[in-house]
Amino acid sequence: MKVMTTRETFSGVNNHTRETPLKIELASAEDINSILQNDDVLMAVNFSSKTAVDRDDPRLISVGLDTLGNSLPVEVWHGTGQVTSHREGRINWNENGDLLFGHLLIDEPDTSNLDVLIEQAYIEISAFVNSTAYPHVFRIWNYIPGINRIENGIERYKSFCIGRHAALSLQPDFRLTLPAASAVGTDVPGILVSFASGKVKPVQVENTRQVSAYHYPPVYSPRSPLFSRAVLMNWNGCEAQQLYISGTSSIVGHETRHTGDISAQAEETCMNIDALLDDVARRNGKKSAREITLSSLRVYFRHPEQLEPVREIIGRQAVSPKNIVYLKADICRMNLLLEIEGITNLF
Ligand code: 3EB
Repeated sequence: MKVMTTRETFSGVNNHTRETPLKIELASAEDINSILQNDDVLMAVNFSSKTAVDRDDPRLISVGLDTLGNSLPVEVWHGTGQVTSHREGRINWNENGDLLFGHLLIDEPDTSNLDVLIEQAYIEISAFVNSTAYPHVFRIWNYIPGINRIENGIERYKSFCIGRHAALSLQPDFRLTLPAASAVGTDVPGILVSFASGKVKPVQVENTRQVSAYHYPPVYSPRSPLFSRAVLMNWNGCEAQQLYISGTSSIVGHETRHTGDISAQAEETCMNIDALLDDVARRNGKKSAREITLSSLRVYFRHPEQLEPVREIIGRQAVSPKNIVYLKADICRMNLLLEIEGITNLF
């Protein structure tokens, strides 16, 4: 007898498919209160002047990055069930029976080592998710004040990588379970690590044009950056798959390309994203990258005056302008001018 997969059970026998369990929209700041009235909201990210987790409603976080070009500043993540909020240790978390969104905010004391703070935070997050019904972290965002600053003789991004590596490498086969990630720099206090986890194992996707970050040579960091280029989510009972694309930059192989040239970096970054989409499409017998639309994008870049060339090049991607947020941020290598992350639904 042929054993049916979950997908066949739902789409074949029951002959119905549910919507993707996550949908992202952008909204204006005036709408925050009314948005949070919806009990399906798992996370609302308000790009503003501070980094914080809201005291009254831990579904709402502020991230201290300025939006540019009239981008709508609130990214709203809707799930499909009623959300409840909780706290455990330093982690504020929100769940809906399918998915969990958690936030760990670190107040950085003057005298501390970033690598130790990050190691402790990642150990706390790993232990926490393993104690829940949502053990599979598929997406993580790291917001780090002064990410390029040299401290104790080393760039803070490198210290961050050392701490993350120390925590995650405690797990056997840790390279096979890495989430999609972003690591960007803010100008305001507060390190925030936000993560999404669920019951479904993410499928790790690497980029054919890039060396996997976990195999970078040590020149970029004494301990390699631990993240996947993207993760493909095969949600139970849902025909559409979702691809969560990590922060992607103008890196080919492991080297930065086009130092000092924003347009060329933006184009190279788009080629990297297209390569990921092509590869996933081919592997899954789905549409080619040309036909795939990106459902949402965050575009982080260093210099606000470079908005126009960035917007011009990103505008050629198949994504509706109303689903793009442009953000002023530091990128984790000094010679990188921008980084793009996004989500795409594959039918
Ligand atoms: C890169 O490809 C660019 O250390 O978590 C992008 C996304 C980057 C995530 C991370 C770093 C990270 O290496 C930088």
